[in-house]
Amino acid sequence: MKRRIQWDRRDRGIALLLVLVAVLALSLIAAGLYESTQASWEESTLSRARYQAGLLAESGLAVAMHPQIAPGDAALRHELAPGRSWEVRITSEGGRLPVNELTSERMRSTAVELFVLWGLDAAAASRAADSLADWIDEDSDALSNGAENAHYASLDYPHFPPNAPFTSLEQLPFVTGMDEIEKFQPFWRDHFTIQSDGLIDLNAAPAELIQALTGATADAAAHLVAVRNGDDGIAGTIDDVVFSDEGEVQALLGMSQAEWSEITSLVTLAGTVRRIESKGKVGDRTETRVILAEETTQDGNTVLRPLVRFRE
Ligand SMILES: [Ca+2]
Ligand SMILES: [Ca+2]
Repeated sequence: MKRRIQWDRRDRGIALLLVLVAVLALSLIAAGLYESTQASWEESTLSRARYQAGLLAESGLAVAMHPQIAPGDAALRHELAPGRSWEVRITSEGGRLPVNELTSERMRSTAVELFVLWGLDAAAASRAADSLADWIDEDSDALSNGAENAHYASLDYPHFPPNAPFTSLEQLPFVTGMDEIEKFQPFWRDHFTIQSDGLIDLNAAPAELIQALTGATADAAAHLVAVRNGDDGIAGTIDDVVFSDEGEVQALLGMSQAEWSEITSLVTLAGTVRRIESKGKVGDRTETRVILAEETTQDGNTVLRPLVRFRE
């Protein structure tokens, strides 16, 4: 009898243990389920925000593609609802170094000066600029610091260089000397273009490119950019000064007539390719869409023709 009671207690003890184990297992499963649904809920909230931010960015692009919309136009900043907005910046693609024009000696020396301003030594700067030019020029004779097929073939790249213009900035890293540029200017993609009209737009170029091209002092180039940016000091806003008189730019840069005539065929004050960058925002999620569009005239009207579009 006594033994029977002991068995009962033991059974009860085991049953209690089983219940505890079952409860623990269920709580673990519940916690796991909660965690996984929470993660996918957060994930779908995130992707929804991203999708909506993308739509807002597209709306901004649609507004900016109207040819009558000028940089800084009020329509380029729009808050649809609190925390939901788009903001578009229109600049000239001519503010970037046209890398397919480096076959011109002056454009090449501009590149060298620019690379030196980025911190490369003169030899490395010249190697990069000459090799970029050799990559696109039609001949197979290397410039003094350049690289043609003989060089690339010795590195087991017998098909380089193509001796044709770049069709993508992503081809540039294959060029000899670009590793040095990458080291000193990891954002070089923001400074080069293959889509502009080939001229440097002095209404859009940053101070260092103006300095590299014109030989003006750093102060003079910075002053020109400050005048251009207007009172708010920000490029691409409504108070920007857009120069239309080359003489005014020449005077601000402190250049003689002889110095100006050396660069006049390389510059413009009205680049024909617009860079339209639209940022859509939902909360702290931002999506960016970019269109490069060429301004042309059809029946007396300005028309924007998209050249390329991408996400950033
Ligand atoms: Ca070549
Ligand atoms: Ca060559």
